[in-house]
Amino acid sequence: MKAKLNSFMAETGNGKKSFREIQGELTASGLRFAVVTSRFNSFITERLLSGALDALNRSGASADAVDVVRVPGALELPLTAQKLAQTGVYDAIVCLGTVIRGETTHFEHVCNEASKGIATASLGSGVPISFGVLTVENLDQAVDRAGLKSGNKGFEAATTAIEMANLLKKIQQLSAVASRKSRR
Ligand code: INI
Repeated sequence: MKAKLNSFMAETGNGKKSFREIQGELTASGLRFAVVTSRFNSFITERLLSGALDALNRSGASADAVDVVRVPGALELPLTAQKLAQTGVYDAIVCLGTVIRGETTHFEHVCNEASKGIATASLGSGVPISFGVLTVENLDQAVDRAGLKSGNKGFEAATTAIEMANLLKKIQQLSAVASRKSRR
């Protein structure tokens, strides 16, 4: 299938020109997702999960195309996401968790390891893995970001996963076209 690419006009030093634009759509139909959810601070994290499932559902993902995978805490997210990515089953993975500074003396450690590990798993596997982990000072901030004043970080992370899954499919199509051309 050929990548359908849009173009857009932008001002250059040399007048308006048309540029090719490559971005992922927000449609999830036909795509498979895993949502890795930690149990720690489950009061908050379950709200992130509801937000993520809402985003996937609204974007057209069918229930049987989404697997919810449970892990104990944020530190277990990277390895689990990496193993899931390596199965080749999923177009994108969403990681959800909640780390609250007040509750841990190793707050920085948990946050850093989770974020670094998830980025490494994504880069290593080539599968988009979005970071839906709240790293907050207190419970109020967590509640705000889990569906109250500041939206729902789980919804945002799922939306990012959908967009990135579609974007990477387009980039793969571009590289398939490029390698066909180079064989001619
Ligand atoms: N895990 C979290 O997801 N959030 C936290 O706030 C947290 N605190 O407070 O320590 C936390 N710790 C557990 C950690 O993620 C691991 O599950 C545990 O260390 C076992 O490996």
